[in-house]
Amino acid sequence: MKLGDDKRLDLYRVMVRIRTFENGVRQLINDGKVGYVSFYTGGEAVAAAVSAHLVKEDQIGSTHRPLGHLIAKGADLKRMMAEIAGKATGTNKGKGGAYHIFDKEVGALGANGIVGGSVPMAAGYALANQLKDTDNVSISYFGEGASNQGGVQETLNLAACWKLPMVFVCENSSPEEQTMLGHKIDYPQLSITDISQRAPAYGMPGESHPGWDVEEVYKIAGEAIQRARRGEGPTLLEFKIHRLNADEDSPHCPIKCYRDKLMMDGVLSKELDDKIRSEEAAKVKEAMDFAVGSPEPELVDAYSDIFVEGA
Ligand SMILES: Cc1ncc(C[n+]2csc(CCOP(=O)(O)OP(=O)(O)O)c2C)c(N)n1
Repeated sequence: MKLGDDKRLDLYRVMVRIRTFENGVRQLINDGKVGYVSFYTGGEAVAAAVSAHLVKEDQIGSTHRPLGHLIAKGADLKRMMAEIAGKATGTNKGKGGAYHIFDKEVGALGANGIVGGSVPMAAGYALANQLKDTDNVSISYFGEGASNQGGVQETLNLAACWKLPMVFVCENSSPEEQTMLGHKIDYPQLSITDISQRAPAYGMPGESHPGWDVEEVYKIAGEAIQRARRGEGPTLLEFKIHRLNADEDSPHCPIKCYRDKLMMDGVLSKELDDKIRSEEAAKVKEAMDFAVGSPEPELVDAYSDIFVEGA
């Protein structure tokens, strides 16, 4: 499969957008305008490549590191930034914050501070798509830690039994975390190296791949998403990633890898790269100004938009 230049530049631009947005959040944290956020940095190739196969009506269930997933799914940057800053103009009126942010307009449903919590929910979206007889799919993102949760394993089982139109996308950052900890882990939480080794036990296809090569992720994710759209059931994909800092100096930085590749192929020039980056920086600056200038929610709003059993 050979990707056209426009598609390649789109993938690159989405990755740059995610990193630029997260760096904007970092700045607001430094300025004391935003509290704690779990960053997605290093996973950009996965979100960008997976979402490149999705339409607005498809859904994603996200993690405690949701910003990349939402941005790639097309969530509104201004309202996202306002949500992260806890403002009334946010996608969730400032009540979700970074850990429970969603944008239902684009099917970016359910970031979740509960590790593994969004996985059964994503199966619910898939079941709804199946019952409504649409060809929409849902994506369930989760980490290798979450993969050990009971609810995640039960969901994998049911999704395979019911041939749900969904793709499980495990972003495995464990090699990086072990390095960051700087010592041998005495009590590891996984006895296997590849999460996808579990797929045959559930009766679904599974594959593991590096997650920093956006074109490879695009190819693998595309096959799984098409299979789900055809009604042939779910797939368990694992992408190995490295959680990184803001800079693009790591050899595993997906943005750096792709920029070098696109430049070598003559698709990206220094001038075009500067143009893409300054356009994305302007959008992020606009989102930051919007968030900072927006009002806080009213105290009385704490009692609206909540589910009260029996009410
Ligand atoms: C149910 C639950 N248990 C524990 C936590 C605390 N916690 C937050 S992040 C995290 C690690 C999750 O690991 P993984 O799913 O691999 O995601 P990663 O942070 O590595 O991207 C834990 C245990 C939580 N938020 N929810």
